[in-house]
Amino acid sequence: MNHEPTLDIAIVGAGFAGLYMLHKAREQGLNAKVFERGDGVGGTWYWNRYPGARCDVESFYYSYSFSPELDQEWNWTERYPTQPEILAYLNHVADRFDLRDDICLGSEIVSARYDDNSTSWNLTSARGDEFTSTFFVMASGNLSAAQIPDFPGLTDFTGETYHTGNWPENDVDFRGKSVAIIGTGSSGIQVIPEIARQAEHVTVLQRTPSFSMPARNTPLTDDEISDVKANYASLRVASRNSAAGAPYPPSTDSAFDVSDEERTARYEQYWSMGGARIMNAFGDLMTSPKANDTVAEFVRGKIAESVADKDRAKILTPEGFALGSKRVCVDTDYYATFNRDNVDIIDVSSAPIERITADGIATAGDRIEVDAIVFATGYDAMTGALLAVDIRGQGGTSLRDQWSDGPKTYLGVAVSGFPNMFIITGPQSPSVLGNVVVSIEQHVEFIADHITFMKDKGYRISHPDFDAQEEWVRHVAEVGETTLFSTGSSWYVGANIPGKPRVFMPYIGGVGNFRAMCDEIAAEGYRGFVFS
Ligand code: N01
Repeated sequence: MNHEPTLDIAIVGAGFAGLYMLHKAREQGLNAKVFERGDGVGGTWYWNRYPGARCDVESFYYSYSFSPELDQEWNWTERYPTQPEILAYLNHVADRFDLRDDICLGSEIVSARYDDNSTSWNLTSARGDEFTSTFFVMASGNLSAAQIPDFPGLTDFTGETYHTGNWPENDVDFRGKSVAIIGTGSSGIQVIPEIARQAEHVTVLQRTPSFSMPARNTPLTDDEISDVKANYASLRVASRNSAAGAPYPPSTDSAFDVSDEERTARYEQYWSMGGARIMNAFGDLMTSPKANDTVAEFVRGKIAESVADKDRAKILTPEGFALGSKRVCVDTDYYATFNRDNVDIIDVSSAPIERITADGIATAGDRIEVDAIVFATGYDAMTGALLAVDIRGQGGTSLRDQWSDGPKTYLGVAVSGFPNMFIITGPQSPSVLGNVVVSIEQHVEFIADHITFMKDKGYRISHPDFDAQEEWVRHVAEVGETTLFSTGSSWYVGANIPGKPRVFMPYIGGVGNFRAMCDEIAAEGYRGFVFS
């Protein structure tokens, strides 16, 4: 058993959140260590190596803002960054800020227990190493607990299986193979066109069609790069104060303030910009079901134009839920892929997958034989990675038990009864509803300032007041109900995991508003926290 010296701060996860937390903690003079289950830094960008993996937030903004020097040094090459480029960026950050010495790779933390007597956290890794720390930070990500549904016969399959969120490091060769791909969310929509270009045959098994927008990815020109670099300071401020973490001007008018022709013209204009920007075309697209219908109908028309076969187009067309209530997807050639001869699609909503067999998949209506199955079946989002660790707070209270009806936090950053524990972009913070890097930086800075405040005041212990937490959870739910985001059967509400409580987990009040609230709370001596 390896007993490390006591730490000031133990951080779980070496993705965007953990790396910045480490850097910030060191700046505050804290003795910090990051524990990372992977064999490299990068978090989600370390694991998601599937062909076509790319972020759908633009490179210029899906990056740290804390270092103006880093902004000037680093050159993004494409409008939307590929997984290898983001991973290279995060490795550069680890080197540039000399972080590696305090990152323990291949170190999966499996339990974290608060000791009421010593008021410190005891962490244990999967291989039995133990660490003690005054503060404990979960930087484990919102979309990092990959999920393969519990299909009967899963282990009978004799071919290759992959999950997009746990892709092997070496290239997978699908040439000459018949491949089934289950899932048509953001990951499926990116991987399907790539595998279809390589494999002999692809069968897509779709339960719910997604609304997907063309990325219109392009290489960045030198002029674009120098223009953004010259204006980075103001673009970063605009992102921090925006609704969704990117410096795009919001529209405030209603979809019904304009004529039908003007509305369609505006949708065309946003469609041609690419990405999920179309959701900014009017201010009421996520609050008015009727306004939402107009944009959904526009996108349905685009799907009909893109897919030649009418039956396939029908299968691929989403109906019955608001556009955006399941996360909007961004693609390159997704719909056109279904015009290829080597691609089939099976609708498994009415005839579900019944079992995996030794040589393929049996649905209620079909039986297919394949060499490989790709699961693009998503994640136990937002709570999965947190609850994968056996976290025990005051009096041995288990976080899993405490959250059995759904997560409860104060500001998504701390939990009553779990002293000196922080979560970066936890449930009930804006997190996944926008550019998560901006929200990560905000939470990291909040935590670092909070610890400095405690030090200055001579406090040893902090956790949220129970009533303040209840009030915040109520506020998050109330605001959530004012929008269409909470109305879909999505991972936002835990609907993709059988048995998971249905709670709308992120805070939809806006990234900028949330920051202002947190700043105010901090200025009032961290209102809602109890110190001793
Ligand atoms: O996961 P998902 P994802 N039988 O949960 C289907 C981010 N991300 O990995 O919708 C059959 O969205 C499921 O069907 P249904 C982004 O935030 C970003 O694709 O539940 N099918 C769905 O089609 C994203 O939202 C980027 O009916 C089953 C799919 O599997 C989030 O990660 C790229 C099934 C899962 O879709 C998650 O995306 C990738 C079953 N039993 C990811 N169970 C970019 O930035 C599940 N499915 C571009």
